[in-house]
Amino acid sequence: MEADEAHLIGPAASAESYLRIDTLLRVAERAGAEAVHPGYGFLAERAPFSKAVRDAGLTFVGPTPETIAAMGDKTEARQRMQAAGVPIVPGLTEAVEDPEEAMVHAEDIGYPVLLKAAAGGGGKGMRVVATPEDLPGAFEGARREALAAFGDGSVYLERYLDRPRHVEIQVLGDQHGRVVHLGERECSIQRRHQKLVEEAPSPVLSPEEREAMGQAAVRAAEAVDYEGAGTVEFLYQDGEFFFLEMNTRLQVEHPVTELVTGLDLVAWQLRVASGEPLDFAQDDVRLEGHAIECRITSEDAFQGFLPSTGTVRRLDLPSGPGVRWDGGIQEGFDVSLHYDPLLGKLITYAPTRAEAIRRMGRALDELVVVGLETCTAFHARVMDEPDFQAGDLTIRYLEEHPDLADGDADAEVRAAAVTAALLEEAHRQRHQAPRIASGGGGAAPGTMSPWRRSGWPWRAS
Ligand code: MV4
Repeated sequence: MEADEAHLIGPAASAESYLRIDTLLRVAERAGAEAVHPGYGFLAERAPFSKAVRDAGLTFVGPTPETIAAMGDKTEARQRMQAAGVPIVPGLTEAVEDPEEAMVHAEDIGYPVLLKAAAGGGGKGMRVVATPEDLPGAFEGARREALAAFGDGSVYLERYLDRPRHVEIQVLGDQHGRVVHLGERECSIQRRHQKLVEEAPSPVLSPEEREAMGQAAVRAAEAVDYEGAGTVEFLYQDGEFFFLEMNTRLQVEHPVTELVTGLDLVAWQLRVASGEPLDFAQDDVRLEGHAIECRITSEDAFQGFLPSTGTVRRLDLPSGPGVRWDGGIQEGFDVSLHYDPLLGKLITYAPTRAEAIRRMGRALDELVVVGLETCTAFHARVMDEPDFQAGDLTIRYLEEHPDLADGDADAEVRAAAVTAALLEEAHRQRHQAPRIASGGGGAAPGTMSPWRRSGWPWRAS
């Protein structure tokens, strides 16, 4: 909403618009753009896009295509990290060709092992293998899923960490060889690889661990000549940390780092992209206070995170000291199934973690979105939950606190059925009858969850 200009890039379906490199470059040309900022979805981590922008004579606000490609291949990334002295999860740095070879390596690594797709992250193609008997079947399954998801069935294996925390380090590199780290973010609270709550600093790291993880992240970034803002992801378990992967883009959760460092990361992305050197060194970076982010999505967390669509009829945003809303919706906005369900991020900042949690609880209570379901009330439950308040977190937090999402098996099945129906309805509307003009009386048919909780529409109970 802050843009000076808006340019049509095509139909709502992202495959026909946001993912069309030729269209995007044509619009950039027509708009007289000097640079392209890829954001954090769609083509942000696609080397061909970064290359196409550079070949068109424009500045890509992010790393070079070579850097993106190096970190996109998970086995190559592991090789480079190992060479750079960055701890990796014990396991292979090459793909395995067949189940027999995998069996031999699994014996060396020790069960349980994890099979992973070499060509991509995000959990696709992952298989936990507890015994040798399970390996052949899991290997074929992982290979098939990796091929379907990434067009490349290469898989490798490493030791499986059963209760890790997900801690990531923000790095910033300029075009003159300087890389600094800006502290860590704890991202353990997630559902199906979608982060829900992030915070900085992590409640678990000691100053020594922060220093060691930060230096490892800087070595990782230097190993791929990193330019711009990037994130080095680690798994942390039993006082050890291991490189997981590197995100060659700005992340949704960057505001928590901005708040504890006092730095404007997007401004630094643009300054670095224009060739400006960093005007501070590692010793100048100071972490102060605590920041927490809750991702507010158009999902009914109490119905298996059922996607919800509709028109934002009312939007009351919280405010006050240490409260920041980083969002993309306004009243009258139509929320559809075309895009990611993220409506905005609510971030709170305070001198201590306990105060930041209290502030978040109050801000969540002040946030009102009328017209569709959101996961706001779920986040309020997390802020009140004792293990969260104690900082006792792992990536299994949600499965170990099922009461927070009130989810049950039936709800998951219902959620899948309704999602299919909504997608079908969206497809029909797009390809047949003209769009029903939004606004006016109640929500358009098919946009209200039939399992809506009582108490709607004034606020989700
Ligand atoms: C792991 C792991 C446990 N052990 N690797 C998930 C997708 C990709 N980012 C890597 N992931 C994991 N790799 C080993 N050796 C557990 C996960 C994992 C995970 C990691 C971070 C955040 C959320 C996660 C959710 C499920 C599994």
